[in-house]
Order: sequence, then C-alpha cells, then structure tokens
Amino acid sequence: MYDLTVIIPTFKEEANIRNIVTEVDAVFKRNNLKGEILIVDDNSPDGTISIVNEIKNTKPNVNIIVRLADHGLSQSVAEGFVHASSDILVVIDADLSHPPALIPTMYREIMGGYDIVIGSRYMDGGGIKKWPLKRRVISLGATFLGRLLFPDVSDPVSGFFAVRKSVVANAQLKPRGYKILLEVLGKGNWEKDKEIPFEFVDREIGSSKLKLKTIIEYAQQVIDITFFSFLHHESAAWREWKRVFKFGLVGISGIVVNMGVLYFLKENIGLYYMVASLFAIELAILNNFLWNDLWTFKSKTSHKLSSRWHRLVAFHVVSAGGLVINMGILFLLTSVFGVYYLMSNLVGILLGFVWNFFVNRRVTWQRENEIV
Ligand SMILES: Nc1nc2c(ncn2[C@@H]2O[C@H](COP(=O)(O)OP(=O)(O)OP(=O)(O)O)[C@@H](O)[C@H]2O)c(=O)[nH]1
Ligand SMILES: [Mg+2]
Repeated sequence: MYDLTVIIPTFKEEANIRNIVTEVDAVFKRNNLKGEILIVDDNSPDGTISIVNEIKNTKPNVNIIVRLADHGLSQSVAEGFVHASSDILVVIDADLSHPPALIPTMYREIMGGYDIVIGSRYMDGGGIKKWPLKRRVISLGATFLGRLLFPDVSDPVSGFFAVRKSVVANAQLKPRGYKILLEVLGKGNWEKDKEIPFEFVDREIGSSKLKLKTIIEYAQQVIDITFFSFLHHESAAWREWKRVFKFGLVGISGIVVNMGVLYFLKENIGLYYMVASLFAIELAILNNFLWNDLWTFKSKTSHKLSSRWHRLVAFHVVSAGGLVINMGILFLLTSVFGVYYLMSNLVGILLGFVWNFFVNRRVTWQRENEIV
C-alpha cells in the first residue's frame, strides 16, 4: 500500500513525461514517502505511452492507464481516482506548470485533517508566470464563476490539488471539460479545505489544448453544480446558498425593526417622522449587522477585519452603497423609463440586496488570506 498516489493526466506529453515522473519520484525519495505515480493517458498518438512503459521497467511505483473511449481531462482524472491504490490523491499537470516540491506539504495537510488541499495561483504568494493576456482573462472569468459557488476558495479551478479518497469515492461526479476540481468541490464529500500558494509556470514544450468548447462545457458545469446543490443540502455549494437565505431573512428582520422603531418614536415619543426614521434606519442597520455577524457569517476561521468595530464600519459603508443603488434604480426606472414606482422599487431592492450580499461577503466578512 502506498502513502499517496500522484495522478498525472496526459495527452501528447512525450516532451514532458519523463521529466515530471522523475521529479515527482525524486520528491518522494527526498521526503521518505512511499508514493505511487499513476499516469492516465488518452491513448496519445505520440511517444508518451512507450516512454512511460520504459520508465516502468526501473520504477515499479509507476503505473499507466491508457483510455480508449470518452476522451477528456476530467474523465481521465476521475478514472485515476478510481484506480489509485492509496487513500490520498494528488493531481498534477504533466507539463511542469505545477511544482512537485509542494506535494509533501499537500500530503501532510491531508494527514493533518484537511479533506482538500488546493494549490492556488490567486492568493498571497501565488501567481502566474508568462501568461498572455487572453489566457489571464479567460482564467479570471472561470475563477470568478467558480467563486460564486465557493467564495471561500480563491482558486476553485486549479489543476493542482490533493484530496482524501473518501471525498470522491462515493461522489456522483459528472466529469467533463477541464475543471475537475470544481466538480470535486461541488459534489465531493468534504468539510475542511486549505489552500497553499504556488506560482504557475506556463508550459515551455508541448501543445496547449484549450478550445472554445472548453469554456462552454465549463459554463454547463457551473449550472449543473448549482442544481446539484439545490437537491443535495450536504454539498458545499449549498452552504453558500444558506448564507444567501440567512442574509435575506436578516434583511426582513431589519424591515420589521425599521417599521417598529419608526412607529414607536413617532406615536409614543412624538418625534417628527423624518427624525424618527433616522433612528429607525440606524437601528435596523445595527440589527442586521449583529445577526449577520453572529449568524450568517459566523466562521471557524478568523475574519480579515478582525475587530467587530471595523466590520461594523464596513457594513455601514456597504449598506450606504446599497441604499444609493436602491434609490438610483427607483429613480431611473420610474422617472426615466416610466415604470410603475412599486415595480421599480422591487428591482431596486433586489439589486441593492445583491450588492449588499456580495460586497459585504467579500469586504466586511472577508476571511483571512482570502483574495478579493
Ligand atoms: N488524459 C488526458 N489528459 C489531458 C487531456 N487534455 C489535457 N490533458 C493533460 O492535462 C494537463 C493539463 O493540460 P494542459 O494542456 O497543460 O492545459 P493548460 O495548462 O490549461 O494549458 P497549456 O499548459 O497552455 O496547454 C496536461 O498534463 C495535459 O497533458 C485529455 O484530453 N486527456
Ligand atoms: Mg498546462
């Protein structure tokens, strides 16, 4: 039995395969790890397979699966999950874009209790070297979409990650496209994740396989995971929906506070209603802040704004922005487009809500180490 299995998906990597296998194996040796290297190849027409077979003669811990049907990167990695002969799985590209030196760290973090460990390009200390603008834009777009589902993960589409086998063993993965990690996050069985930064280095040799089809498949995958999370309330993406609902409930409680205080101050204390409204609004903001701080965004890890006072100030500023959006939409739709004012207000409230949720999520209750 091995300590860990490093899965390397390959398609036409004859120029890189020997180097990556040698490097990974050297990392095993340096760190006293009993590691398996499992190459999952989609029947490459070049020399990839024969080179691996040759390496196998001297390294018994190297194995290869040659797939003949259902060509695809995610499918290959998923097949690797099934055939790996250990409980800790690491996925790494063949083209030396990912540093094998981080594998022992990933292994130790999983041994220490994390379910998923992600090599992140988008957190402090991480980065991407030598990428043309087009690649950066596409990757940031994909990352943005992925973070809608998993806002706590800075790089939910990384190709370099480790998982405990139990995370994927019974998961209903529908592997497709390039982003197998997103599928694992969306449908795997996990609680604790950790990210470690690394610098992605663009491939020097071999050919890139990114096509338009990849982007379309990715959008389908995001939608699929969204629906999956609606039906599977134990899934990770559902945790985020729960926050949206809680935030909405807190918003409704704020309306009740606002109305109640306004009524009380005007009717019982006799304040002028506009003055009373000022107090009502402030109390509603305080009410919402406290509920969100203690309930909606309660988190085991610490917040970047570690002082509650700082979060309270941030919440005020963001809420003021929400108010401006709400009133701006109300005015625009009603006075410029002639929409019925209650209808305009509904749209305004909705957009104000979206603003308040996302910006507060990212600013007021940003987790430590999280990158906006
Ligand atoms: N089995 C299998 N592996 C694939 C397939 N497509 C890509 N790979 C491998 O998956 C890894 C990542 O693919 P890359 O082509 O490097 O993707 P990328 O890093 O987004 O883009 P470039 O580095 O610019 O090519 C590499 O090890 C590829 O050999 C596939 O269809 N099947
Ligand atoms: Mg690559």
